[in-house]
Parts: sequence; C-alpha cells; structure tokens
Amino acid sequence: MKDPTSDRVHMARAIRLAVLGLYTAEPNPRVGCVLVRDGEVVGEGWHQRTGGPHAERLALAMAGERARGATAFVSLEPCCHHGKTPPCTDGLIAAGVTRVVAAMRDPNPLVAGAGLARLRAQGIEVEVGLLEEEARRLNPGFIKRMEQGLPYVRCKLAASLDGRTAMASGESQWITSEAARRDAQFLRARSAAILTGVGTLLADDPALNVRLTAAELPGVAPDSQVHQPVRVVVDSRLRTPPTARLLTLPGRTLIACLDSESGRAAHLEAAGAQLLVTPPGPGGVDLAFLLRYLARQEINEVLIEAGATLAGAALQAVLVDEWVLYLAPHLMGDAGRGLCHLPGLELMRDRLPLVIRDVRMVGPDLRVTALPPGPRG
Ligand code: AOF
Ligand code: ZN
Repeated sequence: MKDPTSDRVHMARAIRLAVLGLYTAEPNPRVGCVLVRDGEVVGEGWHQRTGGPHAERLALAMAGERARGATAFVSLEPCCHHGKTPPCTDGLIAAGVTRVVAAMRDPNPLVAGAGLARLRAQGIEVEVGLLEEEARRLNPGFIKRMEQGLPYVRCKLAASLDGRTAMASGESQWITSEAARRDAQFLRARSAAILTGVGTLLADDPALNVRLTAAELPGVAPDSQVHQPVRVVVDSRLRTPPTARLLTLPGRTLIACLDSESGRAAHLEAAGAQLLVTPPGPGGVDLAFLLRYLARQEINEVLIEAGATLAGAALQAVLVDEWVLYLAPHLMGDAGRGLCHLPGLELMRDRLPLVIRDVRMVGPDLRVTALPPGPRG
C-alpha cells in the first residue's frame, strides 16, 4: 500500500545513507538505497567507492529473497549501463522488485532516463522526483560535471567581522579559530581538488592537504587511507619554488601556467609537479579552461582557498558556485586587506548579489554559506 508520508521517510533514509559516501564516492555520485516490503525495511546500501558495488546492489544483497515484491527507494535513478559494475536495473528486475522510487534522474548521459524506462518496460511501477532538491544537494559536482563539463566550485574565505583578511602589513595568520580551521578541513576532504594562487603559496607555503584521520570522517573505514585532493596552483609565470611544501607531500600537484618551456618548468617537474599550459585569460591563467580540464579528469568538487586576487578573478569569471565565509569576532580596521579583489566595481548596480543558504557558529566564529542567485540558490 502506498503511503506518501512513509515514502518520504524511506527516501530521507536513502539520502542519509548516500551522505556516508561524501568523502569516498568521487568521481561517482553519492547514492543511497532502501528496500521496503510491507512497511518493513528489508535492505539498505550506499555507494562507497568508484569501482565498488552500487547502492542498489548492496541493498539487494542484504534483502535476499525478501526483495521480491519490495519497493526500492533510491536517491538517484538506477543505472542501466555496464560501467565498472553491471546495471542496477537488471539486479532490481531479477530480484522481483515491483516499485522503484528515485529522487532524481541520473544526469550521466549513459543513463539519463533510460534506467527508469527499462524498469517501466518490465512492468515495474516507477516514480521520480521525491525529495529531489535534497538529492541534488548530495552531488552538486557530479551533476554539474555531467551537465556542463565543469566541476562545482566552492570558494572558502576567512575574514574578520569587518571583512578583512590581513593587516595592511600583510600579517594574516591566524584570523579564524582552530574550530573554524578544522571545519574547513571537512570541505577539503569532500573535494577532489584544492585550488590556490601563487600569491598565497609564496606568502604561506600551504600544504593544502587533508589532515583529518579516516576515523574522523563519517562513512570512511577507520583503517583506510584518507584520499588527498589534487593540489592545483594557478601560477602563470611559474614562480612556485621547487621546494614548496605541497610538492613534498603524498598526492598529485598540478601547476597551471602560461608557458612550460622555461628552466623553471623542468625544475618543478623534477620536484614532482605536473604542468598544465592554459591559454591566456583575463588576469593570467584561463580559469575556465583549467576547470574544464579538471572536469575531464573526473573532478567533481573543487575548493578554492586563495587570496583576494584569485577569489576575485574566479568571481568575475562567474566560476564560483558557492562561497563559504568564516568570520572571526574581531575588527581589523579599514587599512586591512579585503576579501575579493574586484576592479571595476563602482556603482551599486555593479554589486555581485548572493543568496545566503546557511549561517552557523563554528566555535567562536561565524560560518556563512552563500550562493549566486538563480535556480541553485
Ligand atoms: C546507481 N547506483 O550507487 C551509483 C550510480 O562505473 P560504475 O559501474 O560504478 O558506474 C558509474 C555510474 O553509475 C555513475 O557515473 C552514475 O551514472 C551511476 N552511479 N548508479 O544506480 C549507485 N553510484
Ligand atoms: Zn547502478
């Protein structure tokens, strides 16, 4: 018997299961599945890692014979293609599932509605769209990469309550609290790439790595290796020193530049960096070109951790999907440096509008998440 309230409860559970893949599923989407028969949950699963079983397969394995006549609640349309794993549609059909409720269609062109069509063709009752908004928020990067060939770009900034990131002298460490810096580590951990500018690199020599342990990341097996995002430095003239700290750490470092013919390039490559030459963009490296390259590398979510110059350039090129702003409870005065370098903004009508999605305290600091207005906001 269909009951809209319990349908929502089961889909909400599927979405909560999907969240367990937040730090491990990339480049695949985070997906959860709940199998329900006669009001009783008989199977559950979530997609843990690319190459591993899909959510539906795990739920079916748990349910066994009890999947016959059951309803499957899935946060994403079941796949119907042979990827690294066989089609979930075939598994659901073979197990005798009679109804499938998907929160959203799979934006992967290899699926894109064909999974739902295959289920319907087998006489399975199919519904799509339950808690769709919540399901879309699970996978902003996967969806944007599939639909636009670009990753989802989150820009993290830290400032005083009056929006300053450094004193006029340039002195800047540490503006926000230990708690805020730890919170930002979770943003790194869910990202497949961390992007910074050479200015920040020369000033701070950042590591740009995830320092949380597997045990601190929900859904990650405590004894497993924490995945390190690709570190990306925007450095048009290759000013990165080959001794930079990020080149000494495990994982991949990519330097986006305008010319890789110089002797400096050879030194950086010898130090383990990979160079990407981009066409010239407005302020140096063409950021859109770089992001399209990252999407082709199956990178879903990018975190920008940079100073005012790169943050401003990304903002002006309309490449940022989400701003995460940590504000510390002190004032740095009007001689301090601002958050975003935005030359050419003079009139009120030139302002760049944002919609605030979330505000919360992190230790003594404030965290504001804001999005550009539009369908996503
Ligand atoms: C599902 N359930 O849990 C996931 C799906 O290479 P594969 O076989 O892992 O397939 C990856 C694609 O499958 C991925 O791009 C997306 O379209 C879909 N992911 N589908 O039915 C899941 N993770
Ligand atoms: Zn599948």
